[in-house]
Amino acid sequence: MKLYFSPGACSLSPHISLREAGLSFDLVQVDLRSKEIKSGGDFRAVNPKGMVPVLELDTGDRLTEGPAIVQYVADQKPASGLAPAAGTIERYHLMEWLNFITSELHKNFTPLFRPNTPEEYKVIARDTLAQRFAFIDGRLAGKQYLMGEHFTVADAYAFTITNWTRIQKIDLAPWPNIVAYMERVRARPKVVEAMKAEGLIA
Ligand SMILES: N[C@@H](CCC(=O)N[C@@H](CS)C(=O)NCC(=O)O)C(=O)O
Repeated sequence: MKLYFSPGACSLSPHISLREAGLSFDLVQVDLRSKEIKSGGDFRAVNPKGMVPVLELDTGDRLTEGPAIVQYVADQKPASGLAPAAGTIERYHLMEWLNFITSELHKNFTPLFRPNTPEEYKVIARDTLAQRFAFIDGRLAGKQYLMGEHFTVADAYAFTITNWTRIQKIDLAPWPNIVAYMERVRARPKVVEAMKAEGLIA
């Protein structure tokens, strides 16, 4: 398999998931501004959306959309516990988290990274993010991970997006359960491996 990624982008979520699942894969770096593949080639030919992540399977089939990709990854190694079994109510709760992270966290961060977003809108986006973090903080009370005691692909995704608070200088101190959770996830050996491989940490 090949994972098309950009350092520190949302593709870190499937990257962590692939390592947590113990699957073998190659990393293909993409320049999101120029839409060039670092080793050569037009990324839009791989994904006409021009966005990472893309997971290219050994069959040549390509999967896009982070929440779909991480469920595919988890399902390749059911024993990893990265996702509850398909069809169970727990699996729907996992999808509930993935959808929340993608639509309520990820996409509220996006305008903060755009140079043409009006400053007044950035204030609104930050306020919305604060409300979402307050919700997550409440749900993490007394829990190790979003789904309970076990790390799942929802944690890989939540960690990846919440880590952007560092770039955006959003202080997580008002949400101590999230602060502890981020340290817990950051300390996982496969998370460290993924972050090193992307050049995010030494
Ligand atoms: N809906 C997509 C969104 C992916 C996405 O936002 N990717 C960003 C990086 S975090 C990207 O590639 N942006 C480049 C662009 O929008 O041109 C998903 O969930 O996978």
